[in-house]
Amino acid sequence: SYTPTPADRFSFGLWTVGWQGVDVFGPASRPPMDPVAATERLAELGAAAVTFHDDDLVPDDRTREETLQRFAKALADTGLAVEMVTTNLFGDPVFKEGAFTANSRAVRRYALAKTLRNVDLAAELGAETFVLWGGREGAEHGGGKNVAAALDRYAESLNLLCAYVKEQGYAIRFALEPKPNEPRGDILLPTIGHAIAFIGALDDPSMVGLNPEVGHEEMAGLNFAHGISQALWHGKLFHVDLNGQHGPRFDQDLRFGAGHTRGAFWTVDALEGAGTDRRYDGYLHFDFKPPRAEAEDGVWESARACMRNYLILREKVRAFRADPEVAAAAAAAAVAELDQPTVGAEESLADLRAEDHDVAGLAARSVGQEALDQLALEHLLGVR
Ligand code: GLT
Ligand code: MN
Ligand code: MN
Ligand code: MN
Repeated sequence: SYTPTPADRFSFGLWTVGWQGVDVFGPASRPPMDPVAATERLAELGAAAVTFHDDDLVPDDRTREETLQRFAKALADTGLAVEMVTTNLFGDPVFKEGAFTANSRAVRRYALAKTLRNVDLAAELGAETFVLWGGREGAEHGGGKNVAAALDRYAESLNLLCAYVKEQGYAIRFALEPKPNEPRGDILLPTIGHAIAFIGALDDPSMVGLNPEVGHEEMAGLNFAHGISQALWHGKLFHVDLNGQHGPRFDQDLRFGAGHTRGAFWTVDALEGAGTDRRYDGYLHFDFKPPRAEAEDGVWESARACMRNYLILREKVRAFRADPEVAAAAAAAAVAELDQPTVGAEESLADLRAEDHDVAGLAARSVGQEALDQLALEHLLGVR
């Protein structure tokens, strides 16, 4: 059965099921959802954890304490964890020209103060990952943003946040979430690759990793499974935002499995280790938007479907990896030969240069990739 349990470690942002359907062409199509009610319903559906922005849970200082108490009770009653927390540095018009990288120093100081306050709350609730999605860090124009200075200020904020977390002794790591565009015309740190390179320039790179989102990489035409595989290779896949997207267009935030379903198959395979023991061991976090056309029944159907589709794809991926015909096709495609070093310990570059390379024979060889991929597709299509 494809019914999730907390052992599957599924997690949801409160802003996902709580999205009221506001878009650029129209106002809310659904009423506000109480975050405590959302937490309880997600637990009933089999989730293990929830995540939130400060403004999703505690938008108002007057009701903050009361809401936190109700929320703590819901967590205790349901057994749900808060595994990740993030700060809304994009909604309030104060961030219209950026947050950590706004030209305005006053805005940057407010953004940092707002984040620090929420880092304290994250630690209090036991979250171990703190996501930073810089949706407003970017530009629509050319000359108005000095990109190098913006990266200096971005790094400065990250360095200050990491130093603060260490000083407080919090068990928190930061995860940057790349996105190429939307809401800004061009966002800084637009892809997994840009963000990994940036992390290498920070004071303590070990404290900062990534929260890649399926749709964000696919908006840029990139292969998400390859992206997270590289993040894993760098030890940087701290968290993940699973959802669906139909190629390069506006950010769709479809339920996981919808959109590019074949990409979702390879995404699950990559998260499950792609047949190796180099697998992702964090929470499987969904960041989707139940379509604006749906009423509340559709909201819960899409949340349920995110988890169900992950479990279906996981079963298909496992069947693919366990299929003897797949093993034979992988052997024919020399998949495991790539594990061998190109120049062995006992070999030298001189040996390699002196070798008689059979260029014509190698050029004409069979590579067996179509046969292997067809087997994967048949597993996905349900005929194997
Ligand atoms: C916002 C964004 C997401 C980010 C969230 C974290 S907020 O909904 O579109 O991709 O993950 O800030
Ligand atoms: Mn998205
Ligand atoms: Mn998004
Ligand atoms: Mn996201």
